[in-house]
Amino acid sequence: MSGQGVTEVENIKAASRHLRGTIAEGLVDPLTGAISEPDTQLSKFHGIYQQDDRDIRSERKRQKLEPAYSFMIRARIPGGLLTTTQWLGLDRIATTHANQTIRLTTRQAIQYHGVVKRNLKQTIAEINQLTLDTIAACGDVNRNVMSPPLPSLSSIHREVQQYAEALSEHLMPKSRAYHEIWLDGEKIQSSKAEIEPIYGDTYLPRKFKVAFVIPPQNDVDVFAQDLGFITIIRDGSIAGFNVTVGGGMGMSHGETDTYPRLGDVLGFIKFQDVLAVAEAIVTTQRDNGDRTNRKHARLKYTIDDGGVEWFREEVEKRSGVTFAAAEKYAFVANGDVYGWQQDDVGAWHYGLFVENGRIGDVGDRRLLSGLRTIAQLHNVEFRLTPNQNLIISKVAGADKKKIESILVEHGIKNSTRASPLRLNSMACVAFPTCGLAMAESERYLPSLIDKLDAGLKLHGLADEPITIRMTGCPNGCARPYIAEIGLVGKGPGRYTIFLGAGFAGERLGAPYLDNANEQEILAALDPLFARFAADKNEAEHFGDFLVRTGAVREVTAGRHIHDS
Ligand code: SRM
Ligand code: SF4
Repeated sequence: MSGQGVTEVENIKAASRHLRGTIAEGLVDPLTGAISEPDTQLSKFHGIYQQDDRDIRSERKRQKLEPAYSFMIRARIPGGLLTTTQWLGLDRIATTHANQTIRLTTRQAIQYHGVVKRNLKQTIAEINQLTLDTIAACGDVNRNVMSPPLPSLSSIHREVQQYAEALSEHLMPKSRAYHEIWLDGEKIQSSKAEIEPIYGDTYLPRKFKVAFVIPPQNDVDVFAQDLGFITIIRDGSIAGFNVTVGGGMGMSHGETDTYPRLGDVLGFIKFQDVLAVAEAIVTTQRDNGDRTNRKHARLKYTIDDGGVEWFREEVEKRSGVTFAAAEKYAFVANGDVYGWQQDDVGAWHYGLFVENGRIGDVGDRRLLSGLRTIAQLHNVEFRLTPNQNLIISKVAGADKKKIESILVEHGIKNSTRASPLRLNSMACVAFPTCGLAMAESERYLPSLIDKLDAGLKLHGLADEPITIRMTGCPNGCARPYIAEIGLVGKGPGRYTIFLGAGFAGERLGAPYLDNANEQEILAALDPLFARFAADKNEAEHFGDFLVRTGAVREVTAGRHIHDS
């Protein structure tokens, strides 16, 4: 679809010849560190975002210089599974072309920041040499498919990982633009000869996200996904999946027709129907999603507008698969598991806490070097988690102590020694790279947790696991609306507090206090901690307590989150 009424991005996609635009020409323009505006939209489909350093934006303007442009690159890593060779390659690229850090994301992928235009092509080529790529890591297509990294049920996990990889492959754009632009692939004569069988010429109205999950751990936050597959196990093997649709986090402050939403369970399907059902859901959204307003274009709005019944029927019609009644499942938590665990074939896995996903060498804490040493000396696997952490996987029993020593030598504390609040925290990137940030997030949350931990300790709650997530704007990249304490950036040093979400990501929080600064956040939470310490039931979580006692309103559907 192109033409009048649709958004400018739709017109850019339609004219792009399957995502080519003028990216290749822009890369060799020496007069600017930027690429053209239409190409910045198209480059997202190639996993690349143009950014500028916001810490020095005004100073550059004052000096009449163009902004300090650089690029963020996001790799696509289904299920977050990496070999040590791939890790060492990613580390080398971070050190040579980016800002010496690898940023683990909330979708089991990695990001580089600070890659300048003249190094972009080489960086992408080097990522591809590791048999990884960045295609469809961003853009109006299916993004990185998540799969639970926890090894506790490993045979099931291995199988689910295969589903995730197969679906990721199935939903990949088929355009050769990426290979032509970044890998000097042979140019096809006309993009007309090229067909996008699933997406069509204008791709999806908006981004699309998929995750597989294995109860009881909801580590992927399945209800935040456009499409989720809840694994149903019978007699020790995978019988099929409950399918969830219409989750999403993004909203805009003050615009009550935008809202975070949790996915609805459509019903149960057999494992052999995954690809057909996923494709039918994608094409239903392709044909019915709103292309006239990007703030109303996600699948969650298509479903709220048309109704779940309509949506299910449409998917059944397109896929030829009939949904059975959903099977029973239960989730206990939406965080990661830390420390050592052994799987069903005897291998060990170490869940390493990586505060806000940033891996670098800072002072005595040399995480990048520590992981490099482990990858050089041990034949292990690295699994990136959906909560910005990392699992050092497939460790032989005899090597456990050696891995621990390497971590200690590099100043990396035993993961289980951080406070439960910190272990259950996430913050999005925000300043200085994110162009949409309104407030600090990754650079601020650690110090706020110090203060909250001190308060929790005074109330005897130091060992209480409470989920806390911060974002620098309401887009929700760290899924704050399903954290028991959600802090959503509104302006410099100011956050909207959301409270009362479920510990397993099954209930949204409600807005509690708007535009709060640090003092106001601490003052708002302290009396609630006191009441929680005094009146909580055994094993009751903070979010459940706040809802049970009426301290916050229960949010039963995303569209009601702004009700007062
Ligand atoms: Fe996100 C945009 C970072 C997960 C919702 N997100 C952005 C951009 C690219 C800003 C931009 O458009 O210019 C951010 C880049 C910041 C930077 O400097 O690196 C950004 N999002 C991230 C990451 C890196 C956050 C993190 O700290 O880990 C996550 C990368 C995941 C990945 O590997 O693919 C990330 N973003 C999410 C999630 C969580 C998830 O997917 O489970 C969400 C909420 C779920 C959802 O999609 O609804 C999310 N990001 C958004 C939105 C709001 C979308 C909406 O429907 O309204 C935007 C803005 C947009 O799309 O217009 C956005
Ligand atoms: Fe940027 Fe907002 Fe996402 Fe944070 S939540 S990374 S500030 S878009």
